[in-house]
Amino acid sequence: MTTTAMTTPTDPTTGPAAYADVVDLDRYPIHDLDSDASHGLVEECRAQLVAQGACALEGFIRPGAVAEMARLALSLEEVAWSSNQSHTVYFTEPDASHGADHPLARTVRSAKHGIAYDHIPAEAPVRRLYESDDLTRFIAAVLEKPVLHRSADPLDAMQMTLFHEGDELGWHFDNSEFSVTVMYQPANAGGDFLYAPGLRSQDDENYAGVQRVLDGADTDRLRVLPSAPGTLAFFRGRHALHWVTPIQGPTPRINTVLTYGERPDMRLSDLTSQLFYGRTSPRD
Ligand SMILES: O=C(O)CCC(=O)C(=O)O
Ligand SMILES: [Fe+2]
Repeated sequence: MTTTAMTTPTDPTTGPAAYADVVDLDRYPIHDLDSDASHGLVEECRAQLVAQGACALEGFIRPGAVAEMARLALSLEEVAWSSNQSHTVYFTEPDASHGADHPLARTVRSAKHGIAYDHIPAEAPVRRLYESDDLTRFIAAVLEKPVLHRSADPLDAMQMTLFHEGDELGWHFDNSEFSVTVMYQPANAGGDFLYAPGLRSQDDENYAGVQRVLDGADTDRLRVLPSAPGTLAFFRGRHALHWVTPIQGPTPRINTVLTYGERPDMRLSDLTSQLFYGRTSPRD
């Protein structure tokens, strides 16, 4: 009688065997967080986050995995949910009581095509990585959280987004403290992730500063997040105003947002789920 190995690449509890083909572990040893190399990496990321409000790890995802994810996103295009909405930078209803130029009154536009988690096959490279506890622990270490959990949302935990010509994400602050993104394919032109780090704080909305950025009058404080294919980026979006500029040309921008929380039961509200995925529960 022969036995077969019980460890499969889709087992979420397995170690590096589940994602060694996905991450460049020589450069980014997330499988061995106690090593000196890993400590150095975590320190470097923390320093970049403090200095720039973001940390971009170029070449984190191996080229083969990047290409497979881009191919997968294009093949799932028909199940993507297209959203196109206008909103304030705070995702609130516009309120002109402080004047038409006030950030609370102004609206921007966001248009994108989202492929929900339940459409992404279990064996997809970056899904295998997302479901590994090693990546979750690495993200927690960089963000100095004692523990982080993957989102419990069946649609939003990990999604893929396509941005076609003319699509953009208008200036906004995120509701979540931080986000983690993976770039598969930048656009030919446009689709830049521009941000103004630390523009507001917990104690100060800095409406005047937000208004200057919206007016295009504060270009000196803007930064561009590196977006080479395969880059994994950390971003503190609650206090940094950011904008994915309109895509120009026929090549879609394709990326993923990996979602984490400090609580194990994090889910989208029904309203947000309906907006971004056109439904509130997983498909049958
Ligand atoms: O697509 C990106 O690079 C960033 C996405 C973003 O800002 C968001 O989902 O809130
Ligand atoms: Fe955002």
